Amino acid sequence: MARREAARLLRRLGPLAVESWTRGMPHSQHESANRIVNSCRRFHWIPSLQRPLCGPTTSGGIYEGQSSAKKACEVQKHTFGSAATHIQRNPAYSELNSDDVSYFKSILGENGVVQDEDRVAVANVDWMGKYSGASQLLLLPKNTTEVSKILSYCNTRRLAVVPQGGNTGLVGGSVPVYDEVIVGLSGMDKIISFDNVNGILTCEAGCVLENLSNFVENEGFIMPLDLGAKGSCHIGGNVSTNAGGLRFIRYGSLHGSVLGLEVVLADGTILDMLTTLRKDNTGYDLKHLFIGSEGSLGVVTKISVLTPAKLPSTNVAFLSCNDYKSCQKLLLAARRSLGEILSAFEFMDHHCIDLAMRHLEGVHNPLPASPYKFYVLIEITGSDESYDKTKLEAFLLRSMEDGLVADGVIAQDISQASNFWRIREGISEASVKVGAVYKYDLSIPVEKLYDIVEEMRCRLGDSAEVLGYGHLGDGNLHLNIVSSKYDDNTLERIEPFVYEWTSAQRGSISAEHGLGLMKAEKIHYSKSPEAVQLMASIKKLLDPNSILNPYKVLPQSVL
Ligand code: FAD
Ligand code: 2HG
Ligand code: ZN
Repeated sequence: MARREAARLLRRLGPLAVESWTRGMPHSQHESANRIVNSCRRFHWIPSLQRPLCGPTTSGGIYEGQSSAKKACEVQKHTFGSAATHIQRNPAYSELNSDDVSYFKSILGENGVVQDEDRVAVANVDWMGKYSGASQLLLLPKNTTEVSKILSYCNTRRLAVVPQGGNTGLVGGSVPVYDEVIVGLSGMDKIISFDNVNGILTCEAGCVLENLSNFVENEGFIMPLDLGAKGSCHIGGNVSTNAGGLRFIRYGSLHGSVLGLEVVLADGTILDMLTTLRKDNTGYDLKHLFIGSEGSLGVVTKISVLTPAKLPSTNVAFLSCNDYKSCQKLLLAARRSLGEILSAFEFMDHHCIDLAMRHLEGVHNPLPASPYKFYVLIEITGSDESYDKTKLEAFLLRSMEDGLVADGVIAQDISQASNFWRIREGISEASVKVGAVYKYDLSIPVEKLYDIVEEMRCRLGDSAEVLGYGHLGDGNLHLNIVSSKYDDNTLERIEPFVYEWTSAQRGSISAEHGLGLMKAEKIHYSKSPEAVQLMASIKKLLDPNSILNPYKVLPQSVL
């Protein structure tokens, strides 16, 4: 594309001053725009406490919260998160009795033992309204000693337990399957210390991610992870799922950022691994076992995490591409040209944008209505405002000239930047509003990543809408298939095909959300039998009575 044509395309975008794109914004204007963008926060609201949004009902085959453990035992689970999962309640677990409740009250006090039906009902259902259990008891410990006493007692009594953070998980891991006791970490939300020389935060597991972000930002640092659920999810939940999110491309996995953990094991043992050292090669690094173990090996109670310095300049661009190949080439070009300042590279197909426009209030497509097929959100964060912006503008202009980008806009103020991010972060919320969502979170080599979306569209025809989006920079596709209600025929056309296809690419069937209940029986698509056996041995060693988060993560057959 000729330079003049590229400049013309850019000029017709309202919010983008062509001067700022082609010649650089005048210094004062530049400064103020960047200041606005830097003070801009991503849209934080998620409807996590309004569950269930429009989840399925019993008539759709989902097992809804039961009034008693007995009733729960009689019902076989049928979840649409994966091929119909028929799990029997494990009879080795005891049923809760009044002595148990009295004991819990003696250690936690009345306020720490919740039996109120409405409150327990909320904790029994996941964010999507898709998975629900029949627990009668929610425990709210205030410190590690209380967690230890709860687990020690449950282990002796063979009471099954589900650890719960912000309950924003997307694989059914955070809610009971039957009558497991829910141990909620929301009462453990203290910041313990912040080392503002090294940027090391130590806090309790129940701290909400967004609160931590606000806290460290005031100190001149940022959290190494950010996700759409930040307003509700806990850092303990993030660690337990090894959440990826929107900053992964820049700051990597929590396996790198988490420096130390305190964990309570199933028998109540408190495992102190709460180091704040950057380097420590004394023996096996046990904390890694708990990062991503989804509450199946222990309850995370404290965390120390390395926080990167907050940089002064952030810019966000929202672009359209005509085809997937262009998105791929754009990613490679962004890595080469933007290198160290690239902080997000997210992609969405036009089905996602259409859905977001239909279901999210107050958002608008910053690009004119058009036949564009793909959209990319690029964020850069750096230390030199004018250098960074010039670099971004030059990169975008070149990408337009090379035909990789069809159209684009750079946020000039807080509301534009928020709007761009709101579109991307709001796709999950918009998809749940349709009714039924079959959710897949796949790691696939970038060249092949969109093929599964197209294949799925062919398989499903008009029966469901297929959305492809995700963290392209990390090779992570979110494949969401939405329709008005769940049904077995649709599910049979999706699974096991989606897992077989991913396995054939040597991809992962869980890039960042975990296995939970949804994919516990599917682990073999991504892990060898030997690896699964070793995981089962570790589980048996740490939790011999299997009280922690039963039916999740590992197949029943290996335990
Ligand atoms: P929960 O949902 O409560 O629990 C998740 C799992 O961790 C469960 O198995 C639970 O038993 C276990 N657990 C929780 N706390 C503890 C603890 N203290 N000790 C031991 N086990 C524990 N995920 C991503 O990876 N990237 C994203 O970009 C992303 N975006 C999201 C956007 C939206 C709108 C939503 C709703 C979800 C998103 N998620 C994302 C999924 C989810 O937010 C993450 O998995 C998050 O890390 C879960 O944290 P939580 O506190 O809500 O944990
Ligand atoms: C995201 O990246 C989350 O927005 C959620 O991981 C993805 O809802 C999903 O499928
Ligand atoms: Zn994601």
